[in-house]
Amino acid sequence: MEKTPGIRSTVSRRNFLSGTATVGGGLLAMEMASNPAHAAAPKSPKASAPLSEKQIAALPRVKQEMVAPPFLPKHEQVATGGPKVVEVRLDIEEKKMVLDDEGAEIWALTFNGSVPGPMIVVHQDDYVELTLVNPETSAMEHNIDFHASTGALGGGGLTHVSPGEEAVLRFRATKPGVFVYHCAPGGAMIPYHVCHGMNGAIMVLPRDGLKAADGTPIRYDRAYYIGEQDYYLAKDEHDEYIKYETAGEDYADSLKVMATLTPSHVVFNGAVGALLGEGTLKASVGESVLMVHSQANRDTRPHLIGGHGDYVWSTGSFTDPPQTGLETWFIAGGAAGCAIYTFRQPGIYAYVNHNLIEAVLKGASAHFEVDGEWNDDLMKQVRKPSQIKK
Ligand SMILES: [Cu+2]
Repeated sequence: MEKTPGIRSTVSRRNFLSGTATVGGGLLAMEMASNPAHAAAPKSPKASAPLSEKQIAALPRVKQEMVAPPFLPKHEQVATGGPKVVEVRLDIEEKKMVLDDEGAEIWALTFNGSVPGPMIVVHQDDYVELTLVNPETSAMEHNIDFHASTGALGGGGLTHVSPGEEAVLRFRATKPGVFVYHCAPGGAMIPYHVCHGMNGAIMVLPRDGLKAADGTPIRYDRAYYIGEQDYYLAKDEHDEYIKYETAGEDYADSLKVMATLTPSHVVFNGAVGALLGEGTLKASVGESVLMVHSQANRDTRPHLIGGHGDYVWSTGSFTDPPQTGLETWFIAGGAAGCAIYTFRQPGIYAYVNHNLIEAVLKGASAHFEVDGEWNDDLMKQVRKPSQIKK
């Protein structure tokens, strides 16, 4: 039996990621712009000024409807009106997930039942008001550290929730960019929870939208969130992955494998093949696609085979201008980054972590399926493979 997971082109494991993905409503973009509730919002104080509790209480409040990755919640690319309070709810779920065709299993620790957790999208100077819920059925205590936030432990010290508890954290999204969030309960539990799937990302857009270095506005037609996850599954004396009955039972075994720094799996969106087959990402020639990529624990290097990063925010900071025309971009462990590409040719594109061992042998591969007209000017098969001419 082959022990190493490979690329699967026909299977989908979306059901292992989230049973209730509201994917249809996930795509983009400008819907809220026409919402009269926003148009009628009172003129807000200057965006960057600190606000009193009374002023914050007077701000418009919006509830973000979370959607499972690879989709993003509905959002405006350019903000209407001043800062808002964006209400976000994350329900912790400890659940068994199957990771590959070999039947490797993990008791994943998740935000909202998916690995990665759902992407949050706000604008600079908005307030994120998070309700973190740990149901009574959980085995463990959890919390959340937002790299986008400012304050001790990214809110981690203020959000420890035992089973049966919930907490509410508010932070102001002062830095524009894409950022990781993750569970960080303390000590060895920090890598254990992060390497069991407990991480996600938030995008904080500039209020006036994304821009190139010369100030030209950059807009996208579609957006996808690719969350890369390294897992460290232990094997028994027969070289088989060990199966466990409950969440947390693998703690000691996991720590031993994590200490080797050698993941058993490196995957996109929770499992080998999650973004292949039925999970393939869709686009059309001429569309600009935003690809947000996070890795909460380990360095990675996304590459779109056959395409490029037209605009790349490798560090994730929208304060800095994007790099342009990249072949591969680096995303540091503990960070998110993003790229925009306008597809110019139809076909199947592989989107990989271009450590190709991790892509092909460990699982870090996705597919884009792009429809449209082929452009012979850009590429043409001049002669099919055939016998060498004498
Ligand atoms: Cu946790």
